[in-house]
Amino acid sequence: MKLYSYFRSTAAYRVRIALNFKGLPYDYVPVNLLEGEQKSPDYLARNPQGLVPALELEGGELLSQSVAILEWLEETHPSPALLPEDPLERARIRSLVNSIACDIHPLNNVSVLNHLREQLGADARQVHNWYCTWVQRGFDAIEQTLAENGGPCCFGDQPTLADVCLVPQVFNARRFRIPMKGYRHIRRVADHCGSLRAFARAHPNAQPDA
Ligand SMILES: N[C@@H](CCC(=O)N[C@@H](CS)C(=O)NCC(=O)O)C(=O)O
Repeated sequence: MKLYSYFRSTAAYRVRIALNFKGLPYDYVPVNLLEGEQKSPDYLARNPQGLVPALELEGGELLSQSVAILEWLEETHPSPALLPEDPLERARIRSLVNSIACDIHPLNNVSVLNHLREQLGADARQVHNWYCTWVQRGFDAIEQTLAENGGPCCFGDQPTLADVCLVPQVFNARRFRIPMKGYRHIRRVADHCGSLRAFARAHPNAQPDA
């Protein structure tokens, strides 16, 4: 398989973690978002959404959208599992996944922040406040969920898709200097999971385009 990725993309980071966790080898194809390679005719011909990640399967089929890719990986390579058997637990995990992938990440994407600057005239402080607002709203709720669960990972002892999404989002929050002091449980889980081999190998600094 080939993974179209950018080292600092949190959505691509999710997929790198899952591929590593499941022991699936892949070729890393860097797409330089700062140079706009995601909007090049070549890349758009592959992935009309113009975003990373995209996963090219061995037969040439291309999958886009990180959560769809994570679900595909889980369905086709169920062991080691990133979702438990119990439907209720699965729903709780997917709820946390969606709170990151649908409610936090899209509001802070590069193209959204550029739109605020370029079309709406926001200055650096306003853009930073925007970023903090949506991360903090999401993290406040996640913090409460993790406090109730109490394990080393988001839900118990083993990493799940929730951890796969949380660790990259925490990396991004730290990069943008979001105050993390009030998020004791999020820090605990992100630091524990981040130190696991599959997660550490997926870290942005460990990528060839870093
Ligand atoms: N919902 C998509 C989001 C993908 C996404 O926003 N990727 C960002 C990097 S994290 C990107 O490619 N941005 C380039 C751009 O906005 O032009 C997913 O989960 O795959």
